[in-house]
Amino acid sequence: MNNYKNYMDFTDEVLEAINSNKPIVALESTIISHGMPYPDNMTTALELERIIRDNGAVPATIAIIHGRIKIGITQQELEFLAQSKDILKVSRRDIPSVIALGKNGATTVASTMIFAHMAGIKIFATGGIGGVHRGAETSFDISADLTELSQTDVAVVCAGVKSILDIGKTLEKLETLGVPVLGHQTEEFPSFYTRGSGFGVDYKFDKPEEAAKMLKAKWDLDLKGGVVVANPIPAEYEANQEMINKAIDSAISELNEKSVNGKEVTPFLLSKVKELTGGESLEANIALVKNNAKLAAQIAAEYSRLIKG
Ligand code: PSU
Ligand code: MN
Repeated sequence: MNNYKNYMDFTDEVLEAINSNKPIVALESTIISHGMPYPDNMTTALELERIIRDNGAVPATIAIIHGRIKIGITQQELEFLAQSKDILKVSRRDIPSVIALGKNGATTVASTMIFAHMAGIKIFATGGIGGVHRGAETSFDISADLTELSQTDVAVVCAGVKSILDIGKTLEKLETLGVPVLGHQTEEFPSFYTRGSGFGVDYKFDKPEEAAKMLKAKWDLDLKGGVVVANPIPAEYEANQEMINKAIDSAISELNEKSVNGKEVTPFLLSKVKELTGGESLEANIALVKNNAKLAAQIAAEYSRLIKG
């Protein structure tokens, strides 16, 4: 792990899993600090860890606390991430400053992938990834998550992308970057709150083992980069599409009236949508992340079996 470990702290559970080649699933902390209200963020984070253990893997929630990269967090650190208002959003470019200044950071998809990779973790579960924003042809707003997916060897299990983004452009960009987009038991790329989007995935897979084989082939061949594993929200938890679309449209018009830019755009849109859709979107969000944690653990377990075999 080179010099990385000078910057990193592992929980005993994660360290033991790394040393004995057990399957591990990384989890991001943005979802805790910026994605959900307290105490739902706390109970959900604990539930995710439990689901991962129940499905044969070890959870490793990733964050930066007082300038230290945490691979796996304690209950006390989770409380802190869930309640403190002093947690920065950390993507690739923010890492050096947050570490050097000893600050606290919630990791995005991009930075969680980076730290997972440094720790030797191959599979990561989250809710939704960043992508190409609507109007990107003038704003140039494209998430660093996509660049990270093009270069860092970690599979991201997600429920697709929210339609705060331009889903078609996001998929085009992933194609350009050479990032496979796999659909779990679906031909259609999901749009977070709902199972469909009108856009297709590259390849459908039915069983975790099939996804694990695709990952192994990709990395055995040294085809650098990540994979998007798109897992639709369970049908019984889908949110009302009309309500979601209305909220997103109104969030985007408010964004266009204000001078919000850079890293604030996504949090602004997400919090407006949250505000306008309330409990229903939160319930859907919790259900889909749990569903992703389960699939990620199953893929991690199969992947470990394949590389040991
Ligand atoms: N999209 C969501 N929920 C999220 C995010 C995106 O539906 O929580 C968060 C993730 O941490 C993601 C980040 O990596 O926002 C992307 O931010 P940006 O668009 O600024 O790259
Ligand atoms: Mn952006």
